Amino acid sequence: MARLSLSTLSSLNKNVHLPKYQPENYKAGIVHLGVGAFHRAHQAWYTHQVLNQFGGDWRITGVSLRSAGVRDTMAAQDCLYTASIKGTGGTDNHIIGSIAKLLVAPENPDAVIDAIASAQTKVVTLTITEKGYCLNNSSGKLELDNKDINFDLSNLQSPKTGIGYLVAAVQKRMIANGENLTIISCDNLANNGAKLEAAVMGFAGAVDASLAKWICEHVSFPSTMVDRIVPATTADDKSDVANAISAEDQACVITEPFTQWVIEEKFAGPVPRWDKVGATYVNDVEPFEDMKLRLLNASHSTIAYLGCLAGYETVFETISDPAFKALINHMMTNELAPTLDMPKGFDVSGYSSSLIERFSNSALPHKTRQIAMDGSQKIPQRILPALITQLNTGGSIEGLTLAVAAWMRYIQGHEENGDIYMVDDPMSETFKSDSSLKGEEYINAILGIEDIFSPDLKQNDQLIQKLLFWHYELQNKGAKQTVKDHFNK
Ligand code: CS2
Repeated sequence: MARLSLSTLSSLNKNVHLPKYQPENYKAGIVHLGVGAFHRAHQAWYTHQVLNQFGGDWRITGVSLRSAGVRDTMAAQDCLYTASIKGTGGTDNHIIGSIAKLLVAPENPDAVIDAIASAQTKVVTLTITEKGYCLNNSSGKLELDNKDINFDLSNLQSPKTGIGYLVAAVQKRMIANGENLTIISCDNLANNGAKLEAAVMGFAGAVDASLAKWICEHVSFPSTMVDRIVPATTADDKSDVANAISAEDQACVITEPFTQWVIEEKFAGPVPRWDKVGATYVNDVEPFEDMKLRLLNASHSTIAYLGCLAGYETVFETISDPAFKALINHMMTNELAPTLDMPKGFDVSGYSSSLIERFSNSALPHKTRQIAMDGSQKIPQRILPALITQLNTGGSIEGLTLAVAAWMRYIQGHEENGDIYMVDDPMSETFKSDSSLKGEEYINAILGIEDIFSPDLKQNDQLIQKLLFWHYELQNKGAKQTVKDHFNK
C-alpha cells in the first residue's frame, strides 16, 4: 500500500476529507513546541480549518524537543496525516495539511531558535506537558536549580527545555527584528499563560534584565483552555486508518468529535482566525480552564487511578461500571461543580452530562494507564484546588479523597494481585523510597511531599483520617468493591 503523501492525495478513498488548499502554497507563521498526538488533533486541526476557509501563511513548524521519531515519520509523508474522528455514529477521516515541517531540537538547536526568532513567525504555541514549565509548586517561580534549567542557563545556544528555547529565541528576535510575538501555552494548567510568562520571565531575568524588560513590552502570553480527548495511537488504529483512506499513514491521530479551544484575547500581533473555525476568544479564560480541569481532568484522573487498580483498561470500561459512574456523578455534582465560578447562565450540569457521554464513547478506547502517568504533576492541578475549597467550606470530600488515596495506592507500583508495573512519573524515585511504609506513616510521607501538597494539608486531621480510611478500604477490599460499597446508590 502506498504511503500518504502529496503525490498520493488524489488516489485516496473518495470519502476522505482532503485539504481544500494546496499545502505547499502557504508558508509557516506558527512554531509549535511538542508535536505530539494532542497537538496534531487540536491546534493543528484548528489551523487546518483556517487554511481550508481562508488560506494564509499560517502553517506550522513543529518542534520535537527530544527525539526524532515524529519528524522521521512525518517527513516520509510530506507532513500530512489523518485525523480520524471516532464518534458512536461512525468515523470521519480528514487529511491535515497545516504542518509545514518538523525540527528535532537536539539535532539542530539553531534551526529552532531561528524559526522562533524569524519575523515570519507571529505565534508560538506549546504542548510541553505540566512538567515542562519547571515551576516551583509553592512559590510559582521558575526552579532555577532544576538541572535542565540550570544547564540551559549556561548553554543558551543549545538548550534542553522549552523555556530555554523560548528565551534564547526571543533574545535573538529582539536583536534581529524587534517584532512582537504571541506565545500560547496549550497545556492543562490553571492560568497556563501566566505560568508560562512566570517561567520565561524567571529565566530571562537570570540572563539579562534588558531582555526581561523587552519581553514585558513585546511578548504576550494568553491563557487558554484546550480540550479534545486524544488516546495514544495504536497499531490497530494505524491499520484501520490505512484501510479507510487506502494509504499507509504512520502519523495518524485518533480523536473524538468534540473539541474546544478558549483563548484569552491578548495578542501581541496577528493570529490566525481560529475564532472563525470554532475557537472562542474571551477576556477571561480562568473560569473555563477551572471548569475543564476540575470536571473533565479531575474525573479522568479519578477514573484512571481507580480504574487501573480495578483492572479496567479504558475510560469507557470504567465508566460502564454503574458504581464508578455514580462516583463520578457524585463528584461532579457535589464536590467539583460547587467550587466553580462560571459566567452567569452557563449550564454546568449540561457540561457535566456531556462529559459522561464523552467518557462513554465506546469507539475511542482511551487507556486508563495513559491518563495515570505524571500524577505528581496532575493531582495539584486537577484535584487539590477543589479539595482545598471543599475542606474550607465544609463540603463533601468523599470522592476527592478517594481519588487521592487511589493515586497514593497506584504509585506504590503493584497491582491488587501483586504484579509489579512501572510508575511513569518524574517523581517515581521519591515514591519508591516511601513505598515500604505502612498505613498512617505512608499517608503522612506522601502528604509531606511539598512539591505536590501545600504544608497545611499535612496538618489537616480531617483529610488524614479520610485518606487513611480509603487507604485501608482499597487495601482490604480492592478498588472495585470499595467504589461499589460506597457509591452504588
Ligand atoms: C487526560 C487529558 O491524559 C490525561 O491526563 O486527562 O489528556 C485529557 O484527555 C484532555 O485534557 C482532554 O482535553
